[in-house]
Amino acid sequence: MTRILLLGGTTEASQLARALADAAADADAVFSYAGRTDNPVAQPLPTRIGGFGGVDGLIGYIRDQAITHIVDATHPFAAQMSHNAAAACAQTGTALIALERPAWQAQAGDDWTHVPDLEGAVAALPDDPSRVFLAIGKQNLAAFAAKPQHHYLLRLVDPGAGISALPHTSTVIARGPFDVAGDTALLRDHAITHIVAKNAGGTGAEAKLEAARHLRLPVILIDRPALPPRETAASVAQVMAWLAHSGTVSTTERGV
Ligand code: 3Y8
Ligand code: NAP
Repeated sequence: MTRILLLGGTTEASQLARALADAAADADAVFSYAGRTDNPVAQPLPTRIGGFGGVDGLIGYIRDQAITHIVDATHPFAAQMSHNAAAACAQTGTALIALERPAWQAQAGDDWTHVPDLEGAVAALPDDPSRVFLAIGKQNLAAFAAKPQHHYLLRLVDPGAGISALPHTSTVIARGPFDVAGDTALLRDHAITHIVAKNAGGTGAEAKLEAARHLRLPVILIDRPALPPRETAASVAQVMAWLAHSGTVSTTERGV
């Protein structure tokens, strides 16, 4: 019996979950969230929430649940999960594919500064007090306490997730995907002068980049962390074909 573990938490993971739920699958699949947010979007698959307990915990889960295939559809910055999945699959001989979205590429009119990591993003900010949209969630805000002179606009998924180490902040509670009109209004209403973002790729977070282009605002874009070597797919269809090829999922729609 084929059992698929879908490591989720992204727009593409939700799209794949829908495709798996709709396929005439002779395999079953379980969707996995880390438990980072209070009320994650419901999925059309049985869902587990929380860490596995490192590589050994994931190996235990693979064995206990007789997982035969893992699809890593986590976010490009969820590097630890991706490393753990690659290690656990290597040690257990479990099939693994990563659903990866391409990094964003600058277009005409973009004013982007690429930096290798969070510290690079802090260093790229000016010294003069500015108004900075930190569109990086809540887990990595502490690094910006090194430049307390700026007013920071934080966009968080859950309330109460900001940190006091940043003396001047405004907070917006919002769960993406976001749109250009909304992000343009946000940048205008808060008189933003700089944007800091992760090079997440995909469609759910790119609205702010288009808004920045319209408003001719500079963007400091953090490069993705290194990920382990693994087979990758660039689309849901490619993952479904990979699963069909391994005989786990027939790609005919249910009921046809
Ligand atoms: C818990 C599941 C779907 C998934 C939607 C995508 C799009 C909207 C845009 C901004 C950027 C940011 C952040 C963001 C986006 C999608 C996708 C994406 C960026 C949810 C979700 C979980 C998370 C975790 C959360 C992190 C945070 C990062 C906010 C659900 C909504 C900044 C990444 O408050 C926290 O603790 C937030 C933590 C990890 C980064 C960070 O370090 O703080 N995502 N985001 C997943 C889990 O528990 O396993 O709650 O429904 C999913 C989505 N967030 O199904 O449509 O696919 O990228 N998520 C970034 O890209 O920079 C917001 O504000 O412009
Ligand atoms: P991370 O740093 O790579 O992982 C840290 C630990 O969280 C992992 O070692 C694992 O714990 C647990 N974990 C991560 N993803 C998991 C999943 N899908 N299911 C079960 N456990 C998971 O991860 P992160 O950057 O905090 O991201 C957490 C979640 O948010 C992921 O689902 C990711 O797709 C989503 N997300 C992240 C970002 C981002 O910017 N990082 C953006 C959008 C969505 P154990 O070691 O205990 O197994």
